[in-house]
Amino acid sequence: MKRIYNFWIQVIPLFSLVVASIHAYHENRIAFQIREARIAFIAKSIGDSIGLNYLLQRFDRISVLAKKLSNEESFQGFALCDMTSGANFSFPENEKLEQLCNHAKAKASFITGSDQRWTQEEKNQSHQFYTHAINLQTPQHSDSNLFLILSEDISSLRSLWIKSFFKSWLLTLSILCMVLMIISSQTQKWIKRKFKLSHYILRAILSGKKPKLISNLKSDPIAKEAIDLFHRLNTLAMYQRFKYIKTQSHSWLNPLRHQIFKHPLIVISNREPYIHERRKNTIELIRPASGLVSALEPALKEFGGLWIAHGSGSADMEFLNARGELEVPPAHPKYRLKRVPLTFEEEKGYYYGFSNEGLWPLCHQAYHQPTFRHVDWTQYQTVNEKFAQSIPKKDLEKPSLILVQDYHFALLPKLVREQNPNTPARIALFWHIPWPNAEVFGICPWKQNLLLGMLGADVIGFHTQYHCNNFLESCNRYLEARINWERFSVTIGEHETFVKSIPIGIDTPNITSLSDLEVSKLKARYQIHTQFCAIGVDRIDYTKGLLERISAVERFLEKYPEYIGKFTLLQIGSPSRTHLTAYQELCERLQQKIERVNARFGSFQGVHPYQPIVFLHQNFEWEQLQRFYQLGDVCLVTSLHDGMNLVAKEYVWCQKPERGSLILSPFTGASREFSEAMIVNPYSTEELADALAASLRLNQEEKASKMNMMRSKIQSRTALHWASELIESLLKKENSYAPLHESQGHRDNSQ
Ligand code: GDG
Repeated sequence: MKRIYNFWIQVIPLFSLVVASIHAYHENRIAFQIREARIAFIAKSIGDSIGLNYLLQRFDRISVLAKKLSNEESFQGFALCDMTSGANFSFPENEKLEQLCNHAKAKASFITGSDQRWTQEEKNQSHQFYTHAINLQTPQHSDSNLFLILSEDISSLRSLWIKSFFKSWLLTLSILCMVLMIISSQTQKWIKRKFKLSHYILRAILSGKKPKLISNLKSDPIAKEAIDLFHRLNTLAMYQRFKYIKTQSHSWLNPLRHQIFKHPLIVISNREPYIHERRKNTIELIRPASGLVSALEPALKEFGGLWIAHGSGSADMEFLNARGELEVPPAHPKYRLKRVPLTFEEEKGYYYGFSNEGLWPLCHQAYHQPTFRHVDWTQYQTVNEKFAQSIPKKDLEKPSLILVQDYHFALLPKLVREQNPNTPARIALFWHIPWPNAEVFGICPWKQNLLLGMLGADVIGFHTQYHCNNFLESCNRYLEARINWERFSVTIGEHETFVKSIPIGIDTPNITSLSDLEVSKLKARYQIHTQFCAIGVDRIDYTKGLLERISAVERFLEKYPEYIGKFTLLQIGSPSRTHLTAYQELCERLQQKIERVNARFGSFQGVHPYQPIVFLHQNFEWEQLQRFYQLGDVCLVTSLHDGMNLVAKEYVWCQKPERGSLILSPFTGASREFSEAMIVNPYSTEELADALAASLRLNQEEKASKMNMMRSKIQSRTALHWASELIESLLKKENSYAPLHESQGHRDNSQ
């Protein structure tokens, strides 16, 4: 650009000089021609009269005429040259004028005396004269050889030339400069526009979006090239992504796939992934609200296998094939589901009783006293036996990998070993809830039975190292066992069980982001018209800190009244263990508390009612939950104790980073991973209220950066990673099972 300017700065003055010279020359030429024509006209006008007066010797009249003409500044006068007599006259009398005759006589044309008109220029040092001579030949004096020579000073033409030259030079220069300025400003504008477009195109391409062909781009060849480039890059990127996914999955899944091929995969859990429930005239297929189910299914879909679970649906048994199994998922079967029916007493004692009134409160430090009934314990043993026997014998003859899930089946690993002493199968037990410290665990009347039952497994997994340590300490305290704190294993007799921390992840499907309009519509559907919305998604369980959450919202509105009418908590509460009194009471207390807060801060805002807490006490489809998560400017996870808490992960995954923020209890396994979340003690109402206010005031950049960091952690450790690690830990274990003897393992040092 600078070079172009320099070039024009040199060229323009030169060019304007040339133009000015040409223009001045022409102007001068025209002025000269005007003078020439004028003098010719004068000569012609006065010629006859002068000729006549000369013949009549009336020189006085000629003088008068000369005087009149000499009023014209440039007119010098004229001379009369009589070629015949040789007499010369000048008017006014002037030697210079007379000399014109001499000069004329020297010219051949004068001597011939022919009747002709011609012009002549004469120069002296400072002046320039124009001389015009005509032959005054008249009809009356056809033989006359009298010449009239008029002289005019044309020196002014020179200054006229200079003036005209400068005038035209300045004019040309300024016009050219102006033109240059206009052109350069237009060029700059054009370049800027071009750059703006290129910038727009480049940004679009770099951000992986196709540049829109806006109207001024349509005819632009660069834009067309850029879009072509975009398509090429896109194809390349897709290819790279494809290659990446391929190599990614190949790098860690393929070896596993090859190994699993030789090892049938069996999952055992209480909760089944699909429930067939009879409703009046129809049968409904239900996906249960369970973190465990969401975490396990990706592995089953990936590797195939058999999932054995309690057939809890009222129409479950109607959908089994000849082998007593069901191919699932029903739309695109990937694995088999075997439903184990339980009697009412079995379910009551094993599930509601021992599991959820005994072990659940025992393992969760939520200050809810566990209840241990002998009858429940009996049912627990019976059901564990039932499940142990439900494993197909042919699978136990193979080196199957049996993944036992959760506290419902603490006895199952040992039972499988005892019933199938020579099985080459390997067993893992994953404990999805926390493991308490040894003192707390010590209150369980059947603690040794539980520990020994669990130690029938080859690998026992927990979400956190802390829970692993608690488990090892419990074994150390209550069993005759060798604890290896370096290998993190417990050996009884010849059987070694490895204890491993394997934090669970979530499935990471692509989430369809809601537009702002869709968010507003969804909010409006649930009578939410406020600017800010917090979201809570939980099973209704006393470990989830729901009452504490409501107290915090109440305190928040009390302490920050500017949010009254601007803030809503949308609480999804899926019914859970509804047969248990503790859960029924919790539900009642929760509803009462919510009503109280709503009565205190609720109002009518124009046509819309305002309720600070919208409580949806029902189970939703996962697709709907994804949408709810996107309503939350902040997600509240206030568990009093939680193995991991998948809601925290699901929220981060589903919500747009710039909109989201997570308040997370330090008593969750998730808090070990998400240091970016606002880690707040749910027992402190004040802190929780302040955190809520702070989260709503976080700026977008801060939110996005924290959410993105959490997102990348989620992506690097999905449900599939978790399941694969559990499976791999089983495959890696070298020494196989050596049966435990009844006498082995007991140590009664309970305090
Ligand atoms: C145990 C441990 C550990 C909730 N409402 C609905 C629904 N949910 C789903 C959520 C989430 C799951 O339930 C809850 O998972 P959490 O991890 O929060 O809690 P628990 O159920 O207690 O799970 C826990 C987990 O096992 C896994 O190891 O993290 O610590 O206690 O996935 O989305 N799902 C559907 N409708 C609902 O209304 N479909």
